[in-house]
Amino acid sequence: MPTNVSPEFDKQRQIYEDTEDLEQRIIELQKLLALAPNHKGAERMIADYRKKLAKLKAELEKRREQERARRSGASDEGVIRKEGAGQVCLVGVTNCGKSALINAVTNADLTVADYPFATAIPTPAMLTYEDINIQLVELPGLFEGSYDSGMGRQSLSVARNTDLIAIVIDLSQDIDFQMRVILGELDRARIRLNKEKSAVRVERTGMGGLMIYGIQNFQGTKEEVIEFLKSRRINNIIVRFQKPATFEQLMDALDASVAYVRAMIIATKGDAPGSRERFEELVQKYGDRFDIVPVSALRGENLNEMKRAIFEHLDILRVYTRAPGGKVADKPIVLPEGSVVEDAAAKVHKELFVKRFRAAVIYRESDKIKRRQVGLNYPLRDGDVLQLMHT
Ligand SMILES: Nc1nc2c(ncn2[C@@H]2O[C@H](COP(=O)(O)OP(=O)(O)O)[C@@H](O)[C@H]2O)c(=O)[nH]1
Ligand SMILES: [Mg+2]
Repeated sequence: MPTNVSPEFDKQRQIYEDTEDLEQRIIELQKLLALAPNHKGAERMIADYRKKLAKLKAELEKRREQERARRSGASDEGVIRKEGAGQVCLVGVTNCGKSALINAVTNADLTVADYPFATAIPTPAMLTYEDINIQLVELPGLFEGSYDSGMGRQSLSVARNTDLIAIVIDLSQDIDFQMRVILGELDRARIRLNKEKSAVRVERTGMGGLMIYGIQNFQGTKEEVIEFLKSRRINNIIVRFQKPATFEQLMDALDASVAYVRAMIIATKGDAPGSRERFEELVQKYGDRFDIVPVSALRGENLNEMKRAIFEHLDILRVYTRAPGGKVADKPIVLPEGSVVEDAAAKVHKELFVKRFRAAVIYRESDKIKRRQVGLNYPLRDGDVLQLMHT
């Protein structure tokens, strides 16, 4: 040790070197620097410690950044990572039959139990519908005051960001009680069902960047929308212009703390005594607000109709690309309803098929005109076969 240092400095150096915790290490190093000798011979050593301090601080900042990203990712996305062509949350009171229903239509093997709250956390399963997958998520049973519990709040945040809420009603039990609890808790979570009046629908996502659909309905350009979102520091979002929309409507849609979610009712245990009367009561009271599908998981009744209804309520369309040789893709591109050729082209290859777009041909078996040449603004329909050509 060429440098003359005080015993305090030596002692502090020992403490600093023995400290492992990053934050504490920074503190100890700062103390050490404060005790450093003030002569020419120590300059080199001090400079080295300063460098070390800067490095530790950068490390700490990076770690905090990662934690922040993780936390905000979780709150944006809820706890379930979205997969498939759409996500459906099944909500209902405990024991209403959600797990049994999911087991009946997927490969999942969820616990079906006659004791309450067998499903304690949001649980995903994959439903295959024709040629696409739809993610079903069972949320833990709702009860009066769910929203005040941490777990309830977490599962309601999944429901906020989902594509469709399927309210599961147990036809062997009182209907008014179930509907009151479910609608009450969703309302307290500021989730509005089937009330989406806005021409602009936004969905905040944890990743995926900026996705903008139906831009032809917007008064401005896509670039203006992107610029605006960036100015608000929004990096991950889906914006859908479903009807002609102004700039103000876009701002409203972004500012609203209220979530507008599509919803339907699945009325289950249709095999139980009294279920017919309760179903009629349900239709009479709620049929104008929700489409209602009756099923029995136990007997496997009406499950195909339920799948179809779920698909239809997701408001998505499937487009199949066709290669120049005529080969049609097995798996569709899935887009929100209201999408146009440009939206599909952007998903296939933006550089080639949007920027260097030459022509598109749509094949529609169900249509009078089976083959038509169209432009980028042409609206797509479920089942379209699309051939894209670039320059
Ligand atoms: N009769 C009848 N009972 C059912 C049906 N579906 C579920 N159950 C029963 O209802 C209870 C709760 O079912 P479960 O799926 O665990 O409800 P969850 O809490 O909503 O997930 C169990 O005892 C099931 O056997 C059905 O379609 N008909
Ligand atoms: Mg369950």
